[in-house]
Amino acid sequence: MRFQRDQLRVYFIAGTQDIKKGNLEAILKEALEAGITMFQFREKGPHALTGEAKERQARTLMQLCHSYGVPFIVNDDVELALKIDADGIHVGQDDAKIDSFIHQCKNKIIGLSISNFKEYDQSDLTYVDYIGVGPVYQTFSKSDAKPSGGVEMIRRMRNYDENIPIVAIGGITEENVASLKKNGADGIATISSITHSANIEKTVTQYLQYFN
Ligand code: TZP
Ligand code: MG
Repeated sequence: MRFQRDQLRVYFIAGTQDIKKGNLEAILKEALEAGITMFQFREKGPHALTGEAKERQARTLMQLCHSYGVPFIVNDDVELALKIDADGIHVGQDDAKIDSFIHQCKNKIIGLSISNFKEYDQSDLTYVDYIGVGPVYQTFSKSDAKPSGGVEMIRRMRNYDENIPIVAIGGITEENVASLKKNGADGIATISSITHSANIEKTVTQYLQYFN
């Protein structure tokens, strides 16, 4: 699937470890139904699936995404992304270097996490389709999250690089999403505001409104 900037508008990220009630497949289906524009399978931490169970879960979720025409991105696990032919791969600063896998991923969407300007300066963005910038606000979904930079961080990153597609991430909710677009974000990425939502349709619809 070719990358288009507007796929970043409402980017849902989740793994089975993020689900407290119900199951990931059902929650993803609701989110897709409501109009999310991208999904990242981020299976991580002590309760995460591994091996064949992880692969089975990934295939199920990818098929679901594809039935809605939504790209399926794998976090970190390049081997899995290649094996199932995912639409893309998202890596962090401490993950595999893009250089080391790009020759096998020419047609895949490539995302990179960036928390601050030092990381931006140290990153080779040649093959990067978008950057995930954050945490914007305090997050409870990532144990090793860097300090949050607020909306100010998004604004400064946008001034620093006027062209790169930016998805804002970390602690984003319906209450604090409003100012992100005018400060330069192409969209928002969220875990808990969807996985914990009492009304996923309403949550996603609200986000979409801000990025239309
Ligand atoms: N990277 C920076 S913050 C974060 C990731 C994966 C977690 C975002 O989760 P939430 O629940 O939307 O704060
Ligand atoms: Mg990572």
